[in-house]
Amino acid sequence: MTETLTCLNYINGEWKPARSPATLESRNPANWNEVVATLPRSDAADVEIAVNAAHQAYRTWRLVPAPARAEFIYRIGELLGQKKEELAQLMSREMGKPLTESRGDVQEAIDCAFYYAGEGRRLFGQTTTSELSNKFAMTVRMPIGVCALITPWNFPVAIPCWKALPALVCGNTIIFKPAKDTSACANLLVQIFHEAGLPAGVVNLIHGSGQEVGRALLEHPGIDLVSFTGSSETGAEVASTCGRTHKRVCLEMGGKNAQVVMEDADLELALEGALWGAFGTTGQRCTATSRLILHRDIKAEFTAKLVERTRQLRLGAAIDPQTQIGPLVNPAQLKRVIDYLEVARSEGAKVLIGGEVPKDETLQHGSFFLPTILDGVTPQMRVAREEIFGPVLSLIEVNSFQEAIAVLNDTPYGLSSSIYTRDVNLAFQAMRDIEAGITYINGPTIGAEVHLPFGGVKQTGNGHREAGSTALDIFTEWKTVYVDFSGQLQRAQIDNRS
Ligand code: UN1
Repeated sequence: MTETLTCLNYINGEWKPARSPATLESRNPANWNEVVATLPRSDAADVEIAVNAAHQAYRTWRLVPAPARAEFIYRIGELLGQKKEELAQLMSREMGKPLTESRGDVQEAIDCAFYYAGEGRRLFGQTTTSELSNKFAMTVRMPIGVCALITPWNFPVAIPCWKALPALVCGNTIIFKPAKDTSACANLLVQIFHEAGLPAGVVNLIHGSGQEVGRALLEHPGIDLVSFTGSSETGAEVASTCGRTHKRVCLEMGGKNAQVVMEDADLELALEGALWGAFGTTGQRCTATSRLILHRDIKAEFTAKLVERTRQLRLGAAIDPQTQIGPLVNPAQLKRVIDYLEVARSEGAKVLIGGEVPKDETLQHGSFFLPTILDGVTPQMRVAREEIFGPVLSLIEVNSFQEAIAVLNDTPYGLSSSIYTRDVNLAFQAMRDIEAGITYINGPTIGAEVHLPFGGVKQTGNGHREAGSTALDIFTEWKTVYVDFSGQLQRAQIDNRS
């Protein structure tokens, strides 16, 4: 499978090239010579057309009853199921993660579809009493309008779906701007939306760079809401532009997630968790474990086992069924990891294993980096504080539970967290005291399920939670409705007081 695919924009129900003939490329991260897809390098002129289409469509889509909107979402779920393997194969080729993980990514989107399709018959509001006689009060969820969804390459199908599907069932229309590294996956996903029969203009896809398309979306007055997943640096820019242009904004940004292993933990279990958390998806998850906080009583034994197991991990192209660790997504990401290794060494961290690109002949054409463990890391070092987004795990030794929690919390981020202990009292204290949006007890930092809120505290987010019923709070606004059936003017706070 080496043919080069041609991606097009999808605007108002039609596949179209961009106004400019310029193109960009997405490449296979395991073989950088293989162009997976070419994509239009769209600009503000294309965004303009898409925003108009989305606005037009919004006028009628918002009035379609939510259970009828949900029928489309069910169909999307069914089509995703039918095309799961095709999507997974393409994802592994374009983004580089092993096939089992790509299948998981698509499954997350399927789960999401059936969950939000069910919301079509809920979208619950409240009814309540009024302080006045013969008066009724209730709240209803109202769609917001045209939503721009700016998504990353690490979950090319799951993340767009967990934004798009709640947005659609709530009655919004969308403009989807995927990461350019996973443009072909985005095209196939939108093909599915098209086959599901959504009315023209409800879903629009614009390919291109963040600088051109992303920026144009943020600046466009016709965009009502921006939902963004990506780095904290870009997220800060998104937030400030949306502040200036008065858009709703939901941000899902960086993480520096830690797993704590206490001295009473099931060490085998904690070991499996650390390996999956740190090196699954080559460390390219917002939820990846990048710090391992080890109690000093088990540190030596645990570290020895961890290094041994890391040595056995098989690096390779995603398409090889033996592969456990794929490449990084692109050479820029590889360079970032290499640069962080420089930083680690200069700060005095010790490389226990990895720390370089592999020497194998077969891995020379891709962005591969060996799974890496750094020892002697202190909480002040940059490698302990900054998001690396690669297969690099920093070990930090602590003397007590209190110190473990303090070190875990000593970060500007707060997405996911984990603690391995058999002590129920410590587990409950951890649940209370860890500053993070997600805490796992005796499980790794990755593994979020679609029906629960997903997001983080501090610089990871801006107070929203994606997934679960909390995503509805992103994509709707509350309207409070009072119905006075008394037939007379009743003044609240006045007429019912003497
Ligand atoms: C992400 O990395 O942005 O819990 C999403 C997990 C996945 C989702 C990760 N279910 O790792």
